[in-house]
Amino acid sequence: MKILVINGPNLNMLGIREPGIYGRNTFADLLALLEETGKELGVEVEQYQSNHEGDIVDKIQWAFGKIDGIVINPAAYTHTSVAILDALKAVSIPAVEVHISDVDAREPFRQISYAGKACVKTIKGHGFQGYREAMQYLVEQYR
Ligand code: CA2
Repeated sequence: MKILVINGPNLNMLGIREPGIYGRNTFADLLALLEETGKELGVEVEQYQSNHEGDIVDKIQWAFGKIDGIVINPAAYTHTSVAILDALKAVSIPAVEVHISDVDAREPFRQISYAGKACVKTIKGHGFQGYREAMQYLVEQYR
C-alpha cells in the first residue's frame, strides 16, 4: 500500500513560530514521524509539502493510479479551496483530512472545510499524532 501525505502552506515553518498553537516540534520532526509510522505499518509513504494551491492540485492528480490513500492537511487552503476539493473528488482516492490544532475551537472561518467534503474522515486537534491516526485508519480500512 502507498500513502501520500500532503501538507499545505506554512506547515514547513512548524516549530519556528506560534509554538502555542502548533507545538514546538519542527516540520522535520513531522517527516520523521511519517517515515517511522510507515515502517511500523508496512506501507510506503510519500510526503509532499507546498505553499501553492495549483501545485497541490497537480500532486493530487499525479496520485491517480499510483497511490492508495491520501492524508492531507491543506492548512489555510482548507477553508478556501474548491480546487483542492474538486481534485480530491476527481481522483477518488480515499483521503483523510488532518489538522494539528482543534480548528473548531478557533476562529469561525476555520470551521469551514472544503477539502473535508471529499474526505472519508477528519482528525483535528491531536497534534502530530493525528497524521499517525490517519495513516492507521487508511491501512485498517483500505489495505
Ligand atoms: O491546525 C492545522 O493543522 C491547520 O491546518 C494549520 C493551518 C491553519 O491555517 C488551519 O486553519 C489549521 C496553518 C498552518 C500554519 O503553520 C504555521 C507554522 C508555524 C508558524 C506559523 C504557522
